[in-house]
Amino acid sequence: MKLLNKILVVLFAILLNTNLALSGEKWDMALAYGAGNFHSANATEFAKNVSENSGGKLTIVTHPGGSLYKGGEIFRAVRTGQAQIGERFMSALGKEDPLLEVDSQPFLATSYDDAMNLYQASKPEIVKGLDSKGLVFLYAVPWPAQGLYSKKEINSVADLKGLKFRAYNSATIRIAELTGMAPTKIEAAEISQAFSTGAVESMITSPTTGKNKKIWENGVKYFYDIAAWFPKNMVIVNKDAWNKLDSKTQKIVMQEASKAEKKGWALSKRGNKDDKKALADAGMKVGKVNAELKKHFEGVGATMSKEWADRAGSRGQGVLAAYK
Ligand code: PCA
Repeated sequence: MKLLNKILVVLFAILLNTNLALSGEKWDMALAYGAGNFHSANATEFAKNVSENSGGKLTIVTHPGGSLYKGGEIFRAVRTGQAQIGERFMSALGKEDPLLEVDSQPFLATSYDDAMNLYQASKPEIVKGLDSKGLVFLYAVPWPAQGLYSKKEINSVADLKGLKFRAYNSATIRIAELTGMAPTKIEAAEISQAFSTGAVESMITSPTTGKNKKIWENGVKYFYDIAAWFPKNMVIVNKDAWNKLDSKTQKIVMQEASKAEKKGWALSKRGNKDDKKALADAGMKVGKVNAELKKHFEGVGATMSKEWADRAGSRGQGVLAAYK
């Protein structure tokens, strides 16, 4: 009897699954960061809510940790419809649209409130740009404030000269160039390996990424809280996939996206405190850069702002005017 029951349960589950697959759309959601990362956890909750609330019309299956597509591949995968939905670090896409890197310009927005204002000021143009590439924008969530990690103590600009530096976008490459560091672009998935092999010895990223990578295990002892920008991840959908949904389901997706965005910003704020503490608890020295270094980075930021404004042209001017 027990066995019969089990068989019935399995049969029923198979039937239900087939039914779901036949009656509704299924989207694969490509996520670059590990399942434990707050962006991935938030996206997973979003996917679950959409799947539950759409009454079988849309099922979203998440693939964290780059298991479907790696970070560097996700934008193109979604654009070409290989994945229907995905999350990508916006400021790595400056070649697609310079407006996508506005959130990585040093010292333009140095608090969550400013980051939100900059987001609102830039969102309309960014959404338009993505739309022209066949993409629907759903939501964006910032990483905690970016800080400087180093294997050795940094007390002056001279200490930074020649340091092998892990960069994650054009902006961090430019910071390295203007500082005299030697940059290599490396996706988050390869950070631990890059530090442990000695390929790099410094980077600028969030306390969250350092904590998730247990970066102290790779000889990184110092974290300097520069808090110069809050770069965001965005979630985008392929427009053909989007157009296959009825308007009621589209509305559900947008509602859940807006909820995920709010939740994501709250999780980020919490991580901005908790994860710095986690670095200190793991024995790292967590502090601020001194006045000389701060001045140096501010100068770098001013140069980069000018360069960005040139690249972004009149659309960029519009965003800056709306922000100020
Ligand atoms: N972590 C990601 C992007 C920004 C961040 O805080 C990374 O280091 O690649």
